Amino acid sequence: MKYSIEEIQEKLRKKFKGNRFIHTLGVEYTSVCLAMKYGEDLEKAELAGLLHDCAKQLPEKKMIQLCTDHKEVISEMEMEHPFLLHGKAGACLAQDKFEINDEDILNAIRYHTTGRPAMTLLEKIVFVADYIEPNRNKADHLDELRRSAFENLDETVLLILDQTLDYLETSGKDIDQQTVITRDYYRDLLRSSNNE
Ligand code: DGI
Ligand code: FE
Ligand code: FE
Repeated sequence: MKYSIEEIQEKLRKKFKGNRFIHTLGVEYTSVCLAMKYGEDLEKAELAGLLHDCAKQLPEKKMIQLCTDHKEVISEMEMEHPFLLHGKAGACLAQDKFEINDEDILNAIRYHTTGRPAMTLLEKIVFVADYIEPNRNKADHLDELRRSAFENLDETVLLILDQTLDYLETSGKDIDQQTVITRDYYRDLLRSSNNE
């Protein structure tokens, strides 16, 4: 590995404004806790959590440029709302700047905002850790989500997606179909597993 965890932390600490670094550390250690619970590789979880928002501070143009250079597919919705690209741009930056080549880590970074159907354990860990890390305090039902994350990870993924879609609808924001596709996948998955 090109940089140690401490070196990456130091680089991100210098780059991030406001609460972003504190949130990043929160996602880092929450990902490690979930990895302990579910048997994921601890170092992979730590790196993915630490780097998940590494492109968040980039100008929108730069995010689009990075994704184009790396041949990441950019949807129309992402073109219109480039903040939705910070996961894909983060995966590009993790490769270029931090020399992370583990595809599972890169995917956990790439898909952390909308999720995607059939996420790997690592992808689900980062997706959930991003929402429940201790420095987040704005979302509803956080106590319940923090408990359920350590009881049923798939169900927690679904609860988070339902809550995110509710929030986007009530606040009149555009919805990325990818978020809906992910929610529908986890709703169907849990329905079929409950009927067994
Ligand atoms: O980067 P973070 O703030 O830590 O977290 P994130 O990458 O999950 O991004 C959260 C934001 O993304 C939150 O304000 C909701 C928004 N988001 C998630 N899905 C969609 C979305 N925004 C739009 N417009 N459409 C979506 O489908
Ligand atoms: Fe993010
Ligand atoms: Fe985040």
